Amino acid sequence: MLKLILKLYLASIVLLVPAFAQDRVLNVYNWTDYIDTKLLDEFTRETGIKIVYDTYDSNEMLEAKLLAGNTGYDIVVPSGTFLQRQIQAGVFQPLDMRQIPNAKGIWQEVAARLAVYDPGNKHAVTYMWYTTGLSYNVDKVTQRLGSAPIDSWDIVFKPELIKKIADCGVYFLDSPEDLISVALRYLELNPDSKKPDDIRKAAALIAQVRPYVKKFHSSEYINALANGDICLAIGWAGDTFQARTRAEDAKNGIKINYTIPKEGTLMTFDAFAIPKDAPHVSEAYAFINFMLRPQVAARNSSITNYANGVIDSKPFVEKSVLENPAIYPDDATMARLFTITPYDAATQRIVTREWIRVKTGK
Ligand code: N2P
Repeated sequence: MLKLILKLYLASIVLLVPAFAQDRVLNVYNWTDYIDTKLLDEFTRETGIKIVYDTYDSNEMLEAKLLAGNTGYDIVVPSGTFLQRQIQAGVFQPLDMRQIPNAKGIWQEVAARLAVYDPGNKHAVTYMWYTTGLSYNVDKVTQRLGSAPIDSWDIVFKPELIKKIADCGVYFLDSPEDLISVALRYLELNPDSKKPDDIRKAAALIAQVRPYVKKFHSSEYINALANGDICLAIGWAGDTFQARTRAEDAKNGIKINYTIPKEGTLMTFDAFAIPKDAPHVSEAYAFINFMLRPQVAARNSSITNYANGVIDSKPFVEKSVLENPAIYPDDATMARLFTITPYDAATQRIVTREWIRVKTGK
């Protein structure tokens, strides 16, 4: 009898252990088009941790979930200003850096910039950083505007210019923070202004050109540019170069370019963070550590066309990506970039209201 019990006991261990091992899961919530998806399987093969991967394309969407709590997510990727507010709201757990040994390869200048939002780099690790700019179909825009360089926000904020290209399709990011800060810069106001009057002036500038904007959306412009449905977007650099790759792969002859306007633009940092109520914390650490491995970080940059936060990854990044100053800015480009701080609650209410008015055209 005792032997039988022992046998059953041993059998149950044999059966249960692999079952447990297979049960290790990780719930990741990341931006759309923001990873080399092959890495998800490679991570699973290496660690036995299965990934449930969900995507979003706006900080507002992520924030609404985080503030409601119980998202079930183990990894999220907010942008700097949102990260800061969410840290203040107590949404994230402090990181135990001993569980992220690959953090030794972090790019210190980038980490220092992220520390503006996360003092002491206690809650987050930079994933990617990038700019907001003009994404366009070279031939269609040149046909309509002539061969003058496309190098200014004039093209989207001067009604007489955007009017000329409206027929081939214009999208703007559905991201008030990006649009309002660049509009403020264009108006030669402080791009980080929290003054209600300034915010209203920026919103009015965008509202003025609203009739020429087909859609406000923060991810559909990649395919729309790549297949020729639109010819201009206010978009993010990495997404734009992904559109270029898609058009090249489709061999459809569409040439896509990206410009950081001479007036300057917003630079943003997106970072990995672990929600306080994350159900799979050690798996989350394993994932962050994997993503910081230099070769892995490099593959993500080479595929997404975004600069990552790991300096040791640079030798492995595709040359055309590394040497593109719109992705890895040189000093001259860097000098034209600005960053912003989070909106306080009162300003956020104004921004939200103005943004709805801009989008609905009312
Ligand atoms: C990826 C967008 C990442 C930049 N498609 C916005 N955080």
